[in-house]
Amino acid sequence: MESSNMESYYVTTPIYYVNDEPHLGHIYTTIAADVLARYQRQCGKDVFFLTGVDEHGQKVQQAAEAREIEPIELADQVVARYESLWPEFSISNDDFIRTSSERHKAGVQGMWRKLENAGTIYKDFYEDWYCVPCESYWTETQLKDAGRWEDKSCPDCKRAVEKIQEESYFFRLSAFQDRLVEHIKANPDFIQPTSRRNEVLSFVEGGLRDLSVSRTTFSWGVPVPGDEKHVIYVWIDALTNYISALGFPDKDINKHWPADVQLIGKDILRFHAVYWAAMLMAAELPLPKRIYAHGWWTVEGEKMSKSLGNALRPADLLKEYDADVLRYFLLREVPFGQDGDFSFTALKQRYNSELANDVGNLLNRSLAMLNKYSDGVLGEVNEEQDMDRALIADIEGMQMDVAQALDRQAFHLALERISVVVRHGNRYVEDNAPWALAKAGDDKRLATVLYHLVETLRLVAMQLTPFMPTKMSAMLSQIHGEEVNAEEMTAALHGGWGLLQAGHQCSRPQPIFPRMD
Ligand code: ME8
Repeated sequence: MESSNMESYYVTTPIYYVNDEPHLGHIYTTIAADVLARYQRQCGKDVFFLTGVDEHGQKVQQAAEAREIEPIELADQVVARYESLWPEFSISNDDFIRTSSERHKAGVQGMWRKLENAGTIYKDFYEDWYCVPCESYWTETQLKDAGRWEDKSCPDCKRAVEKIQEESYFFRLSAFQDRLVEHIKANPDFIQPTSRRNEVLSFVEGGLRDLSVSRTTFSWGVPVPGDEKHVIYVWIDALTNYISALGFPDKDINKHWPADVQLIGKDILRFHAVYWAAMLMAAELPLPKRIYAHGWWTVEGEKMSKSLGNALRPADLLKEYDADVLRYFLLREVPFGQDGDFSFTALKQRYNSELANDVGNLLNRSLAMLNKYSDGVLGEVNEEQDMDRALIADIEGMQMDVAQALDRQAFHLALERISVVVRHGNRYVEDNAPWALAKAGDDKRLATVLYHLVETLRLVAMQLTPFMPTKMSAMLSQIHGEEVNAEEMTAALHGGWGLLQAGHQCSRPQPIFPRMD
């Protein structure tokens, strides 16, 4: 299809720091973005899905020093991890941005010049506190207000802050206070979920200080154009990735920008909803349509941390669990905006009840009966009854409800709605008792019932494809009776009831969700 005529959809994840290996939190945001990207592709949109890594800054420089290697070597090692991990989780990103790349540096310097030309950059002296793990600045008053003055620790991450006294460029963030408030109020969807929007609103209404946007005490970053001893503040650098990847400032970015949704964790909302938004205003670029700050995962009730050594590593999880099952569980278990706890017991329970017992069972019994009673061949539909019409109506309702849920990043509601149809399908089996129809020789009704079951399974699998692309390719291959790639099946061509015709041959059932002990 000619992509220029297609509606575009741009989704981003944060770019992850290379001072640490990927963990559960990183795959979570990336899987969520992948589901949106896959769903929108299925709907026929021209999708651009961006993820990447944040390589610059003091934190990465320090991590490299501790390992006695250059920052770029550390970055290369961690990038290799991400690049091998993402395909294992079926992450279908269209691009991967590294902040050490030339295209990104050009983007950051282009952004700097825009800010400068807009009169929003000035030089002064910075004297306050800095948190290296968060790469964020704090005033004495802010530390005092947060009860962090005594031990000089960061109000966000509670780790030690350090005093900085240096010449610095500043960004006139304070000048954007009114416009930000106005924008947030006029666009209720701009920051989601709503509770987070309200937090940002009161933060901005509380007053904004200008932001120190350059550092002179280390060198691992993008130099300020024309004043190379200054390195551009890592957040100005990092935030610009969302447009440097599109070719800013040299290329026209309008095809994809503004982003439809930028997914982030709640930890970095202020940087996005305030700094990034103000930078875009200063550069006279449109703001993203939505910034969605999801919640925080703990593991078996504990905060994941390096010191506790309990950070869940995706590569380890894959030794025990299927990637698609993890994708399903992470998005099903916890409403996207809320914090959640990862527990293996919950994972197994959900898997066994919703995937093995509900989806797997419906697939196995339906295809087994079709093979037993008609050699896997679909018959004609005869005289649809109310029960049949109710099933079709439920499926059409599911398609609308899933669209609406995903439009507001309510992944768990989308999956819950699909489950409703699966359970309906299993009830339909019981209510129609195909074995009894076969026994009674009612071939017409039997064919009708089996047809409805197979079409239900097909449309459920289509709907689950963005969540579990590999499993659903396997499921759809059994239904279609030949190897199919679910990714290539669009809603327009394959999403309507009645695609399969009488005479269609299905395969024998192969379990795709065996029970877990
Ligand atoms: O902050 N639960 O990178 P980062 C849920 N480089 N999500 C989690 C999580 C958890 N326990 N831990 C991490 C940075 N995440 C910056 C971003 S963007 C221009 C620059 C996810 O490696 C979540 O998306 O610390 C969070 O926002 C992100 O990882 C932080 O990744």
